[in-house]
Amino acid sequence: MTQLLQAARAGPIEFAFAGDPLEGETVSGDLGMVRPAANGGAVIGLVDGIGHGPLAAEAAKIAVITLEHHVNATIESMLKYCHTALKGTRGAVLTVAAIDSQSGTMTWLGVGNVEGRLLRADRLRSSEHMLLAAGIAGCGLPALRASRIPIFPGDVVILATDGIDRQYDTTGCANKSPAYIANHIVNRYRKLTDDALVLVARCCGIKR
Ligand SMILES: [Mn+2]
Repeated sequence: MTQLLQAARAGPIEFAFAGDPLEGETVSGDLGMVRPAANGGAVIGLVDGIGHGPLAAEAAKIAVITLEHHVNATIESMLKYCHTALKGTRGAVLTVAAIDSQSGTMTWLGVGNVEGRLLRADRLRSSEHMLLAAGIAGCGLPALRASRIPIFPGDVVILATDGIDRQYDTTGCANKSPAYIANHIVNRYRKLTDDALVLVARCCGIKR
């Protein structure tokens, strides 16, 4: 059964997590983090430890703790710190996004296949998908270059592990709560072959 794991506010964003472990596992290898940043913005991250079960969960936990320790670093640095911290573990794929409410921009980058999407609150602006670099933190890290895009009040960032069908449809979701959107995606698009986790963050406090 799908669980809404958390819904809260951090800095300029409202967010929610939903998901659950693969059936038969007591822990999920998918973990996420949200932290306010020193510049008044926020950092969000979603991690999928390779495989599933306790060893995947252990790798994911190390990545999350590392991200939380380095929220004020650049995205590229955060991913490099994770790569170093994950050596000797199974490794993990992860995606990180930093929302800067002062400049009205978001910087994001993923290593591996944790998908990132931006749903625009204003339908005249099209949704965007994040570029993902192939690799596994802890095993092999590619050259890293985060992309920076403008964000507007009400825009919604969605991060989803590969336990969610990539074709997930968010029609009608742009103005719903993060908790609603996260539940919608997990309930309809969860695969039964892996852990699944979705993080939805709405950019509320963006200066424009
Ligand atoms: Mn997975």
